[in-house]
Amino acid sequence: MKKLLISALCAVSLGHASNLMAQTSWKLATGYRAESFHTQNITQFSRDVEQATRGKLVIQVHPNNTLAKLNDIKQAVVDGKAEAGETIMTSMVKDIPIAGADSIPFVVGSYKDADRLWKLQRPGIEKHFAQRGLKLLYAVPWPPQGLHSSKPILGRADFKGTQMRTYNSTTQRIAEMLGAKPVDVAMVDVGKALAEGRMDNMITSALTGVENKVWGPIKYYYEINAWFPKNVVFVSSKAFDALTPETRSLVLKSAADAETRGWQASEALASSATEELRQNGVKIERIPRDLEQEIKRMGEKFSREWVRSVGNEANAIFVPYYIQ
Ligand code: PCA
Repeated sequence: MKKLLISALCAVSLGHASNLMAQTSWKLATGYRAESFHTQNITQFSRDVEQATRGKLVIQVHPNNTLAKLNDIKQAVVDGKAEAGETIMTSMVKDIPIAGADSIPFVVGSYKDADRLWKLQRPGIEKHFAQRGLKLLYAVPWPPQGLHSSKPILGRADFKGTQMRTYNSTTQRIAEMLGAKPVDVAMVDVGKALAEGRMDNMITSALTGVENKVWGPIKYYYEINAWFPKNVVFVSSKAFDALTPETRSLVLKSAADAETRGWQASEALASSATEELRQNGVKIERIPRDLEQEIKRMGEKFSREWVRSVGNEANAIFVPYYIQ
């Protein structure tokens, strides 16, 4: 009993001390739900930071587009509406074209490749971030992107005129190339759009299918392993530079841990989510070989267009990627 009392008192006084020392508080905006694995990883990161800095830095996570919409989060941090944020890298391609390197179809086929690509992409992202007053903290991929569909997909004609849900310029371009009609739907609205009959198919992870409980309207999932898009977490340089050097290095250490933890979680979820789709009645199938070849050729076309439009910075990533 005495022991219990002492530890309770310690907890109270520690809590009190950390409150007194809570000198800095950051708002972190994200466009994904609190339950999403990326957001859970951020929440763990924020707990780690609070613990490591003994309450000197507190990061409040604002999920679900509440502080800023997914596509506006980078600008919101640049403008000081939030000190930190998370978004999908492809949401930044208009401003930072190399942020789209991880959404080129059929370049990356495994987590190992995704990691190699990230190592080559990272210095350029850091440079562009620095020019805009941002500091990169870490990036974590979504599980590989597959094709979800309400109807079986046996050939190109099965896409014709269908409403294909898109979430960025890559998915939009692919929908166009396939002859489908692109429909932009935020990840958090997928369930609603399906229920309202606004979409017939989409290319995204099995996990996003699970998080939106797409079974029912979605009957087929094809593991085409098309790309591994990443979410990136960053902070304004102004907010970061205002920290003491010790706190800065504790933040970077927690960010590195979050990156490792996030990659492991993503890989584990890649297979468990496909299994969960199957258990809920979604048929997990392969697309016919001919169609696979055709989609891959489309991917090559997309990648040529991309390298041509981005230029040298794209070569700086892909030349070493292909010769390593
Ligand atoms: N889920 C997000 C992006 C990639 C993914 O797997 C989405 O569908 O919007």
